[in-house]
Amino acid sequence: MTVIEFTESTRTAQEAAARVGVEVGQIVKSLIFRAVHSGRPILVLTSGANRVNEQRLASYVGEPVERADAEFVRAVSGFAIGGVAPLGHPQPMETYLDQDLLRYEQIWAAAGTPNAMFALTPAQLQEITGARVVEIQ
Ligand code: 5CA
Repeated sequence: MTVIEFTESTRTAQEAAARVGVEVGQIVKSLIFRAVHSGRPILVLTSGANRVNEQRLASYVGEPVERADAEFVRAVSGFAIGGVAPLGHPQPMETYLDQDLLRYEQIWAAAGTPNAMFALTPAQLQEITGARVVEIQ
């Protein structure tokens, strides 16, 4: 897999889609949530076109979830918001993959900085992360 570094920002899914020249739905957002009772991190890999339904996510996790703050994101992923990659974290996280990403042949994810991206297939992303494929919206 090849990492492409852009001169302009790929901090948001919209910017990433514009830089790469694909639909926003093909951009993988690597979002970190925190399970409220246990405090454990949850990684959600969602299509750039979708919003995470937190109630639905909570039903998979088995407890309420909340969006992680920037400090928590960095602590558990090693990356700053805007560049969180779906892999390469200090510890593996419980991971959910948006089923809507499976409709694309190729998808693009952040490569650890707010201006670097790499392409892969949804099957590769699922295999690398061990994610459970779910409805996320
Ligand atoms: N590089 C792009 C495309 S892969 C990227 O990382 N997109 S992202 O969607 O995965 O990361 C940006 C997301 O971080 C935003 O959608 C937003 O939900 C979240 N975010 C931005 N600011 C904050 C913040 N202060 N606290 C928690 N989450 C934030």
